[in-house]
Amino acid sequence: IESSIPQPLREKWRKFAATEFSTKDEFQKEVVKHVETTLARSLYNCDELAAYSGVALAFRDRLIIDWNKTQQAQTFVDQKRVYYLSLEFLMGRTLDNAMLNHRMKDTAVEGVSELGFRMEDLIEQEHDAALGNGGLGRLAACFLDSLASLNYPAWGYGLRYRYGIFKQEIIDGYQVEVPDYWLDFNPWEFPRHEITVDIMFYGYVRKSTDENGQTSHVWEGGEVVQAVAYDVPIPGFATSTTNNLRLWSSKPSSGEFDFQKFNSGDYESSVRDQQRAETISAVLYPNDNIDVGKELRLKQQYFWVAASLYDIVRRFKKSGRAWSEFSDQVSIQLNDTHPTLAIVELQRILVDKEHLEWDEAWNIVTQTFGYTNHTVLPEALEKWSVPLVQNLLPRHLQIIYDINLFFLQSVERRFPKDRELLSRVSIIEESNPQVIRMAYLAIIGSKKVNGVAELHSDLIKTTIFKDFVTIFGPDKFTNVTNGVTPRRWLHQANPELSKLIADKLGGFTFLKDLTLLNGLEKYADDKEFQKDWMHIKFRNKQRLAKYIKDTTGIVVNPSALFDIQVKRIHEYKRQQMNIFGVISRYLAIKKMTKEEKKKLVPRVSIFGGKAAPGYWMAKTIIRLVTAVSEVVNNDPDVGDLLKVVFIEDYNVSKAEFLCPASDLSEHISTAGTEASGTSNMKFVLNGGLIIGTCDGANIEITREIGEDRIFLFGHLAEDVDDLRHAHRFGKTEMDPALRQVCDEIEKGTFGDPGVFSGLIHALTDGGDYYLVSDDFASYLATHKLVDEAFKNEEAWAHKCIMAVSAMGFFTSDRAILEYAENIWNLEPVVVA
Ligand code: CGF
Ligand code: PLP
Repeated sequence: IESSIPQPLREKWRKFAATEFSTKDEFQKEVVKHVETTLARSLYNCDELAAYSGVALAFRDRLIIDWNKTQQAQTFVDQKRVYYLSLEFLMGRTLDNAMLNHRMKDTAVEGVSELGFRMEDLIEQEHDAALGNGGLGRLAACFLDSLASLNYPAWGYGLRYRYGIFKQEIIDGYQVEVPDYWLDFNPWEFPRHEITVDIMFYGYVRKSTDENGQTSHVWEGGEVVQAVAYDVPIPGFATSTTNNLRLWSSKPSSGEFDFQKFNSGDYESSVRDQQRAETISAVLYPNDNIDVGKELRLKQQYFWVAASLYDIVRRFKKSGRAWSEFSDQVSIQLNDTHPTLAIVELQRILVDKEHLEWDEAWNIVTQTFGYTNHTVLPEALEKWSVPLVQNLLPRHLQIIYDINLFFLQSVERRFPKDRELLSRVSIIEESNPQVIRMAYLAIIGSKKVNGVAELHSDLIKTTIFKDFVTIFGPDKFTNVTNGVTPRRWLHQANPELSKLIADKLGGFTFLKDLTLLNGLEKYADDKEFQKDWMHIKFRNKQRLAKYIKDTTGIVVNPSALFDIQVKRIHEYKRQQMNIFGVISRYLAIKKMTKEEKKKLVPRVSIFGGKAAPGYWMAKTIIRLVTAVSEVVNNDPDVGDLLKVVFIEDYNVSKAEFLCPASDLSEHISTAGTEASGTSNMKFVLNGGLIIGTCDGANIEITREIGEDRIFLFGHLAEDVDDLRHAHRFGKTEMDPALRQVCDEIEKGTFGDPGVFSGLIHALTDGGDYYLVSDDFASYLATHKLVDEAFKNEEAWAHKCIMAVSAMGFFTSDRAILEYAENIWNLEPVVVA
């Protein structure tokens, strides 16, 4: 390509090539230039938002210069790329991360201060990019950071929702959802109006025969919507590699209907069509771990998958390679089953458009995809109704039927006469209406299937996907334990701790090789180090205490034990057990003598998290937390001994200051239900201990940090079936402490008991599906152990330091290296 451009032209372009600022002066010049020209403001009317924008634009320029270099380098080397397809990317804010990843934060802080602003205030101006619900979306964001930091050629593909996850307000103790319009000013995206793809829906399929007598399927008619690309640069840490996250936005297909209707005066209908098209990418479905099955969601999925595949195939075709090389050049990772239609779409492109034979195409498809499963919860496994798919994507349904037919034929050949097996593994479930089991389609169409923590990966092999292990053999199924990026979740969120660690380890290299944290082990007994460590924790708690006072008016003592449970509200995560435990503590305090009270460790119980808008039980749990906080926080018998706080609108930015401020965090799901959890990793990495069940990644955290440094309790996953069975047959008595709690709620201590009857009912006639009663005694007993342990500050500090020193395994870099080596076969590309 280089040599095709005349030398003088190249020289001219090189001479004026954009350069990155590298000194404070250059940085300030960029900021002032952007404020004065891009934003049309001046010294006299530059408020914090304008100053933030100026700084963001200065950094955006740096990112873009690196982004250009990266894309060129990756194109020239012509190696395999990985494409990470995720309906959710819970990115949070970008500026702080960009400054740190470019190692320019100190310069920028000083520069901004000389321009009359405080960097903390400017960072606060940025809106969270909240295009996700929780763990799954945040995992995708951590993976993007690691992919870039490790120099892997990788693109993310997602949807550019106009509204991200709703903002949560607590009004009169109840959750109220408010739309999150985050795009009013977003300097981090680049609209690519030239990159558009027409996406078709509905219509019909007809067979056509060409002059050679070859028949093919043609999908015609229906609605056409245009996908427009918006690119978001993703900078790696301490590297020039800046990868691309491409988000698709929907709009009416150009000229098709609007002009005609407009011309004929049918304005209203023309506007309606426009709105209909724009609706596709308008809003993120606010459900975590629940399948809702709405047509618009299916439209979102196909729209995003079809646009992404068009883009990927177009890029591949430019290389001029043969189709047989496709899977050497392209790996596509499916983040959950949401993008499973990509399997069908690629088969359709290869067979219908590129006219490959079915088997040749299917061979390419099954070498290209990998599927990550994130849950075994039955209510979360996606199933699409056949009539819905038939109507929206008629050709895709035919292809799904064919995939199923060939698959079942192969199963039949290997397991003749096993009718039961055939019906169990069929992609089509014979319900009324019939439904498509997306996870089965994802397994059949992928090369590898992985779970996200060891226990979870074992569980999928022995329960929901057992038959597929028999059919495909165990090697198709693997585990990649989740991880978190230490750049955002330690260095950015907890700068003081990061610096303290760097001082001991001789610099910040541990941020790229987190196993180096084990160098802290030798300081775990060092009294000075312990003191510094606990001081940092204390300051982080003070900061949180101030936030709590400012936002809720509740005054909490930063010396108390801060016990935090923040995550989506879900019965399986058992926030109800936590609040029942708090009530039990409250009742105990009410009965204590003065002497007993003196011995008690003061506690602040902090909750946060969103409930899906239609998830009534989760909303009731929030209401119980707020009701308990109203009573407990105002009870003079209790004073500082117990405070209960609900933090409104939990999101990534809030997680960034909550994780560093916990002494204890709660990861207490019913064993076998939390696939992995990632906030457990973040809390431990920030020097807090955890109370948890033997579930998800808690098990591996225990293995790494040692049993003495985690407070485990409760039944094991293998007990769950028997316990549930016993409940169903009324063979269990409610735990007596829990009975007391329920009685207190029913007495009206926390307001109208009718409001909470659903929660109580779930424990009694509802069969206690989440086994709160079974685990309650050991939960309370373990909290007592926590109290005792917390009294000895040195021993506590020792535990925390030892735990952090053993957290190296949980970097998302390790997870990405495993994906790259075991699933994608991907090599890094170093950008000069
Ligand atoms: O994915 C989750 C989370 N709720 O988003 N799943 N889904 N679907 C799991 O429940 C978590 O356990 C897991 O950590 C996360 C990322 O894999
Ligand atoms: N929501 C947000 C905003 C997060 O930052 C995280 C992880 O840090 C999660 C949800 C996932 O939390 P958990 O693993 O506890 O479900």
